[in-house]
Amino acid sequence: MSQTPTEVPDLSQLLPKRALLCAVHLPDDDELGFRESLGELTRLAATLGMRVEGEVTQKRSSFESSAYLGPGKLEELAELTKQSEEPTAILIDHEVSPSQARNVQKATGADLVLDRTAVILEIFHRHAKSRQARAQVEMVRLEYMAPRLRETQGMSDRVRGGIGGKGAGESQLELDRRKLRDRIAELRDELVAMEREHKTRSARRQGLRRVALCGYTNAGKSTLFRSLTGADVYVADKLFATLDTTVRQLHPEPRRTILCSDTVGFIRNLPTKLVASFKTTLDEALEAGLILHVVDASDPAALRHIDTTCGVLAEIGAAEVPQLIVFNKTDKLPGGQVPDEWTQKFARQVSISAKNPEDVARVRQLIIDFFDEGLIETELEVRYDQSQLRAQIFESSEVLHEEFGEESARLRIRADQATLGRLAHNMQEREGLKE
Ligand SMILES: Nc1nc2c(ncn2[C@@H]2O[C@H](COP(=O)(O)OP(=O)(O)OP(=O)(O)O)[C@@H](O)[C@H]2O)c(=O)[nH]1
Ligand SMILES: [Mg+2]
Repeated sequence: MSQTPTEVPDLSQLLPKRALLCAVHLPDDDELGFRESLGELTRLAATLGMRVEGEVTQKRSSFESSAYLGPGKLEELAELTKQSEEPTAILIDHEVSPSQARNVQKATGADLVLDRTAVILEIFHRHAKSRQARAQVEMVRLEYMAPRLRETQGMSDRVRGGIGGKGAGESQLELDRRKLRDRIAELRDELVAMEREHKTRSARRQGLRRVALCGYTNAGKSTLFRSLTGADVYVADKLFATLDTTVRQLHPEPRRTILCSDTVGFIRNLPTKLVASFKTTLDEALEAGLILHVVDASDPAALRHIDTTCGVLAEIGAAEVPQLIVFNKTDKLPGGQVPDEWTQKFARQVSISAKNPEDVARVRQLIIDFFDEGLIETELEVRYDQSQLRAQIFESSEVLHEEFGEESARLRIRADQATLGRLAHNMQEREGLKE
């Protein structure tokens, strides 16, 4: 793979271990939501190997001012920063402008200031494995970095021991910006090509019954995916452990193949550009007949997580795909019971522990039942030279009976309306070709 021509600083080399949080509490954020978001930022920091040693918060009507926090609060943050000799990063629980971040850095003397978006991007950058995920993340990172180039250069100069005093000159900066733009354009082309590949692959899977596992990060999607398919995907108590979509058959196989996919998790305030860039990966959800919406029921914020996930699914155009809400991790709940107020909200829901094989078997049955609902029985006449059609029928429907004639076979099949429609279409198309 081609190397990035532009020097985007590799934060893994620069990231201080000590972190302080700061957050403006806006009027329309309720107390609980505000605390949950800070708790999440702490977990995001831990995923990057940082430990949070303090926080400064402030109630404000907005954070559109030049320094994010007021002078008194900045002073407080500076005090906390200086309490240790250790290099310290300040993490801001909003996406802020480059100058706001710079002002916080100036006022506190912190070694690094990152906003929520930068933290999430850094995690995505570290966890991306496939060519596609890497390209998607790199593009968003570069776009995020472009207006901040001056600042980050200043920072890495300082970290390298202050070579060059004021940092690179304007022309160097211009040059770097141009290189960034070129690289972004190159990545965009690569992604378009990959999307084409993806389309071909998914066209081949048309007619197959597909279920996608979606949900908040750390809900247990990959754990459930492993148990449903026997695939060896990565499971970890980290945020955004999965960035790549993996597709496998249900295992053991039901009578008719069902494909299952594991997808990237969501989080509140996920940078919109990041969601957009993962759209191709998330097409799995879009093209699925059923979404298993996995929820960590042991998290008090579970209902909010459901809202966030539904919001992102709507953003990518998957709001209409039927969902089965899977309340997971019931083994961690007192009494193993999900509150009735939660379960009553959803027509199609189930409570499980992904670590309990009996529960997984129940989910498997629900998936099969879902696809078997509304199945129609019909007969088709398939000539012996129509081998492709024949293969498609066997892949997408349940063949109940087969009678062999002279030139063709008569198949009695059971399939859903959509599959029958597609089969009829293909039969006509082939007839048309013959004439
Ligand atoms: N106690 C308990 N832990 C679970 C259960 N399901 C998953 N976990 C744990 O929760 C953590 C996250 O699980 P994953 O399967 O990686 O979660 P994910 O939804 O794929 O997360 P991302 O890929 O980061 O979005 C891991 O430590 C799992 O072992 C469960 O039913 N009970
Ligand atoms: Mg996962």
